Amino acid sequence: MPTDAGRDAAPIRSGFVALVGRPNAGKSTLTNALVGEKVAITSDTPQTTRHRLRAVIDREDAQVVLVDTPGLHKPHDALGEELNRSALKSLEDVDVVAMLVDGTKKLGGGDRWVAEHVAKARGVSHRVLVITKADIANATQVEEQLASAKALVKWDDVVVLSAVEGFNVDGFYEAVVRLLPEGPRWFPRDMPTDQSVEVMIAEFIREKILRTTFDEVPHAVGVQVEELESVPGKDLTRIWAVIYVERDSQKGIIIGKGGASIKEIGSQAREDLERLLGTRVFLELTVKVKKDWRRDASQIRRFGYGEGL
Ligand SMILES: Nc1nc2c(ncn2[C@@H]2O[C@H](COP(=O)(O)OP(=O)(O)O)[C@@H](O)[C@H]2O)c(=O)[nH]1
Ligand SMILES: [Mg+2]
Repeated sequence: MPTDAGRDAAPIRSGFVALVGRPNAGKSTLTNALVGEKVAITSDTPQTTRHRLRAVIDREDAQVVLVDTPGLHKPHDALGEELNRSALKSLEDVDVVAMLVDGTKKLGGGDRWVAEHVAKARGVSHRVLVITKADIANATQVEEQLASAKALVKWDDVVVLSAVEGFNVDGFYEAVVRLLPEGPRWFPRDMPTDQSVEVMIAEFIREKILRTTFDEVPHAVGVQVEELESVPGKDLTRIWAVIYVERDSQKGIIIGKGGASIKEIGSQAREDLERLLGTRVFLELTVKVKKDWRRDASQIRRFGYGEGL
């Protein structure tokens, strides 16, 4: 529903912009760069993003609602299928689809598959090609990438950027705004994301696990916030969260020798959470085994992965 925020003001441009692309293309990093604060978690691990989250860039002349999606990839389990379904669904009913292509990796079958979906998505008015990671891609790589990707879809605009260095992030924003219709502010002006605070907390914790552990562990992890309590008059939030894994061995890895690993995860997460909540944070993490939860659609939904509903 449109809010009252824009009433009586000069007309603005507004609309929904889906970011799609293979895992690791840089969708969530670009989302954070555009919003100007951390709303999406990022890591080198494919399938980092499990929620289709909306992030709002609110400026005087426009309001752009970004839909950051899980990467499109060949699914290996029910979780992968759910994430693909969710990403494909985000192609419906948006004003602009931006397809992100990693500037450092040769265009492959995966990119072509995504491009096919972008080309045939119904209800989409405009398509923008984004070559990412311009800071680490060399000029030849970028040129080759542009040439191959331009041939795949009829693009309305093409942007080369680096979300990490901030290079041409504004160029992307401006390109998108030019393609949007006049419209209302869809979200309140001070709401950078539609994720609940519990989901953001769980995701921030999961990000630290992705960055601390390797191999099969990251994919097997699901995090749930059990309790969240702000202590009155004390500038303190208490958070109890459970980290679910699929096997005892994974539990051992997360906990680490003498609890070293979980302690590190907790202290890294606390830093982010204190920034997010604006209070000191007491964080208690427990690790539990939930066998093969990734194969079980109802468990996946219980975590809120996929649709994020
Ligand atoms: N050097 C560089 N790295 C980037 C850039 N954008 C993303 N990355 C890195 O690429 C990895 C995947 O990024 P992420 O945003 O999680 O990709 P997603 O799966 O498409 O959401 C992370 O390690 C990011 O730090 C960029 O512009 N430059
Ligand atoms: Mg992501």
